[in-house]
Amino acid sequence: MKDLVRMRTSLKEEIEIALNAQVKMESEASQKYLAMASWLDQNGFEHTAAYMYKQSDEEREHGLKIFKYINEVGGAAITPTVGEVQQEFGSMREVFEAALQSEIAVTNAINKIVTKCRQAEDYATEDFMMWYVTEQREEEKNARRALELFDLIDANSPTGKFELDKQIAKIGSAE
Ligand code: OFO
Repeated sequence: MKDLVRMRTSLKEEIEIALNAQVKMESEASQKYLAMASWLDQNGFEHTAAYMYKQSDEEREHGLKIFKYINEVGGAAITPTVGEVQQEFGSMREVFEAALQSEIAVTNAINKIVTKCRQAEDYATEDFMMWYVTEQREEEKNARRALELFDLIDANSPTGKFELDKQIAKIGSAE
């Protein structure tokens, strides 16, 4: 049973549920990137491994930010449980394809929350979620750029993989 302070909130239950689901999704993204970082590390791609470790940390931050917001506005943030994530990949390209797929799924989920906020007239949460809309645009762009590099640099050439490792890791650093 929620105490009275938690019951007196403008946060609607359906928004609270959607936000907690998003915390879980960000957590899953963090774990997925951690597994990708490990695979890259084990296969000698030290630069992209560092890039993915950083991505993993960022996703944890994204989840935490929503987690704290839920409590701040009178809801109850739920510590997410994350299931198994993919640990094995056939190639570096496969890693980055999975990363783009994950970002697109997150963007779709964020957009759905914004739509829900509008329908529920929860403009505070909509405003809060706009940071994620912008962030996703950036992250999708970066994930797509990584895949473009596979078309520009031949991974099967003698130095291709080495070059890809260095170039992908630079994505986003010029911004
Ligand atoms: Fe959480 O920023 Fe992408 O997924």
